[in-house]
Amino acid sequence: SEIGELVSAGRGETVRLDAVVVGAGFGGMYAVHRLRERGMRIVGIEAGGDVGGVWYWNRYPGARCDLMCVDYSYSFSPEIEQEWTWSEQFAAQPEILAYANFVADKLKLRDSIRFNTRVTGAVWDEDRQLWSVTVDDGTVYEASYCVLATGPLSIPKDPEIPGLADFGGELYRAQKWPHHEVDFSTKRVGLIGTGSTGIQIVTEVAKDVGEFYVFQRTPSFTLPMRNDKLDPDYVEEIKAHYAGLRAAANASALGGVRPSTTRPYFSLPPRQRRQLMEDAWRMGGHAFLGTFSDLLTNPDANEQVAEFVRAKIGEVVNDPETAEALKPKGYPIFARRPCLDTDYYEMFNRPNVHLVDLLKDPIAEITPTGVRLAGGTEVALDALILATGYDGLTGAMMAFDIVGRDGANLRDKWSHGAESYLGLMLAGFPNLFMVCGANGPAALANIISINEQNVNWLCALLDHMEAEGLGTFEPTPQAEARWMDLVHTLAEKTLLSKAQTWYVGANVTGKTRGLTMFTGGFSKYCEHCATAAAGGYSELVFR
Ligand code: N01
Repeated sequence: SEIGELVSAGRGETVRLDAVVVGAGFGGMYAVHRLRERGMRIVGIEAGGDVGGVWYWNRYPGARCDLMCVDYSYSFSPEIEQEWTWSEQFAAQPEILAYANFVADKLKLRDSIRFNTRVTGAVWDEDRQLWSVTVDDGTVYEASYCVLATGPLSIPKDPEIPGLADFGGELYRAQKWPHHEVDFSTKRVGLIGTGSTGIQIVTEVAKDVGEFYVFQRTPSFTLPMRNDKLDPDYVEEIKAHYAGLRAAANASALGGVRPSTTRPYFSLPPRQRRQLMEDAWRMGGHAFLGTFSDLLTNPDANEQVAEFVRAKIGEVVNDPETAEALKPKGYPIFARRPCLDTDYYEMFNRPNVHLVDLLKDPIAEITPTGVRLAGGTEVALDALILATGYDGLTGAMMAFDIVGRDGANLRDKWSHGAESYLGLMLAGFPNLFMVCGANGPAALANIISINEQNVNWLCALLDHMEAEGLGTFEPTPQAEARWMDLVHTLAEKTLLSKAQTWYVGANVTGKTRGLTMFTGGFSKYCEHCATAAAGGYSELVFR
């Protein structure tokens, strides 16, 4: 077919297209589907060997989504909703990847995607009004539109610890986990990093390991997930009510159905607050976020909830010193991504699971045989697992040259932090579109909802341009500045910027610090996008 030819043709040559889509995670997959449906000649470019994005790469033990499947799944196709059946409330990585594959098979997405291929540069050709996108085998795709669905979390970040390259044992990175099972049952294993990823790895690896050393710098708050297998009656109910569930999700702050409230913490008497916290703890998941309205804005309310969770940690962990070290202090709860777990704290009661508190004794270096702490302790290891996170939000778009009009390089434009219009497009970069960009809700709401909403917005824009006979779009610098003002104003009001996290760029040396995500919630974000489109996209310049 012509579609297939676009993908296979032209290695080392030049191929003319309507659009290139970079990335085949959930955002890129949906973009490929929608653009192709419009009759556009497109190719998707994906570095991985198949679809799925983070779920293709992150095969580490315990990998699981902390959003419920009823939220974390495509809503655009009632057929897919009915044909696919989830087995658990919170799905594990193999099931999510199977779902991505199911969708790709059903929509024949792979016909339009080139895998094992990395984009090396994208340059706007002003004379010819097109993007020239080069990939690592030298093929050049020339396309009217360039759609970047490169993901907010796709560039792994190694820890900056001397000696890492000299480690002689087995080295595993969470985000590039091997495609086969790894047996740790007789091994001395170390893990660096206790964010969402590290916590998930601990709960799984600790079940069957020789000796396990968890190197913790900043402890994270983690809450009980209370995952459940889904029984057939419940699945049937969900399938009968998807439309309503999706509508509720789209009207919510997080792009997902969960309790919410307008009740501030101190509006209730202490006994009732306590009861609500106990209920949230028992209910599990992100129930806490819907318990009090001011958790992310009132430091005193936040601290009381944090103290409640710390007390729970103390109840679970037997060794008082370990319990104390596991209790997060010095930053607000929910300012780092709240983790959800199954028996995380319980694992530290096992005799072969050891917490190494790096706040007391930091890592001095990694040696060929293990880890040496500043105090002189040597921890001998057969295997070392890195769960040290990502160069988030901007990493993937800074990994290759993106050059707009007049030779402007995105790396320069973003040298003081990510700035864009609605998180979707960039002044000076015509016909460039970002799916789940750094200045939208990105990591703060259900990313599949964001992906769908972003791509739908792009398609409506393309319809408008087609109807009006327009060739290029681009936001005005004023529109971009106005959006960023709003982003910054909202960011100042939340506690999210009060912890040293990847949210604010704190985990990458030299990166400009600051919260560049839209913190106003998913539904508000959708309203802003709708307003921007109404009245003929008055903040865009068309040529
Ligand atoms: O990465 P992170 P992640 N020495 O940046 C530590 C999503 N996600 O991959 O905080 C010692 O959160 C670092 O310590 P510190 C989710 O959005 C979702 O875990 O810098 N430690 C920290 O503990 C999440 O927010 C799911 O003191 C070092 C850890 O490495 C995002 O991905 C699952 C170190 C990095 O934590 C990223 O999570 C997984 C050093 N030199 C991920 N350098 C679910 O849906 C770094 N660290 C459930």
